Amino acid sequence: MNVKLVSIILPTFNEKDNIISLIKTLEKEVKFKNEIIVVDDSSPDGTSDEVNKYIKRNNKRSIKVILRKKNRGLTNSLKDGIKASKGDTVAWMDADFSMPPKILNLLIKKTEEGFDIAVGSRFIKGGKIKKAGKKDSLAAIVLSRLMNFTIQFLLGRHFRDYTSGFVAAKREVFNKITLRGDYGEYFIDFIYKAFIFKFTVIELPYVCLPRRKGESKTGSNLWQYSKRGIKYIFLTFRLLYERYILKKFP
Ligand SMILES: Nc1nc2c(ncn2[C@@H]2O[C@H](COP(=O)(O)OP(=O)(O)OP(=O)(O)O)[C@@H](O)[C@H]2O)c(=O)[nH]1
Ligand SMILES: [Mg+2]
Repeated sequence: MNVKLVSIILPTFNEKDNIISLIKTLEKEVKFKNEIIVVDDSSPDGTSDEVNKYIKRNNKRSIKVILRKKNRGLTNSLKDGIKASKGDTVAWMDADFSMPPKILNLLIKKTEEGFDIAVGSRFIKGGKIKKAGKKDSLAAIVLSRLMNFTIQFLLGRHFRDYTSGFVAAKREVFNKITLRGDYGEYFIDFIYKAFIFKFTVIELPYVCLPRRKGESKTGSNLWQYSKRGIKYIFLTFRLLYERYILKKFP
């Protein structure tokens, strides 16, 4: 089935220096009719003002801004984006150029070919995380790999990038699955449920680049990364508990 409209959701917090060039790149690269939805958590750097100026100056009807004022957070922002979206395929990615817009095209194409969900993956052949030199902590990359390996071990190795956050999915998926979580752990929940509900899922490799400008929201030191990591592992055990002890899923 042809994709008639794809909704591209861009969650932002302090992405002023990336967002307009990312939107321009998406406008150039994405070969499908699209709407872009920027979901901004009232970034102090004025990210949403930048986007609104761009929309006004260029009379862009295909770009929307959702300016959030309460219940901050990545997962809540994505949920609002999905709610506001109109596409038959819904996609999202980070707004810092770590996820190549060219790959987004391939993900959308996979939904057109019939897959329910297509995920950009750093942990299958052809994918990797590219370091950014000194500033980027090697420990953070090792930790991310280690965590993914633990999650794979607990939830199944048929899927690799449980913390991807780079995805295109058919709208029907969201009739069954509501995102749950606070930060990046929502993706573990999303993918695990996708398999339970028997949606077809494919991973495509991509090289995750260092963010182009601005600062990381995940953390800047090992302690901050570890704190996030604990939440991810906790959610993994919660899913297993809900499935096998509470028998919550079909
Ligand atoms: N709306 C919203 N977006 C957020 C929030 N936290 C992070 N983001 C966005 O979510 C995406 C991922 O955040 P990043 O800071 O890139 O996290 P990361 O990829 O682990 O860190 P980097 O190594 O810097 O790339 C980016 O587009 C952020 O702007 C939030 O609380 N609300
Ligand atoms: Mg990032």
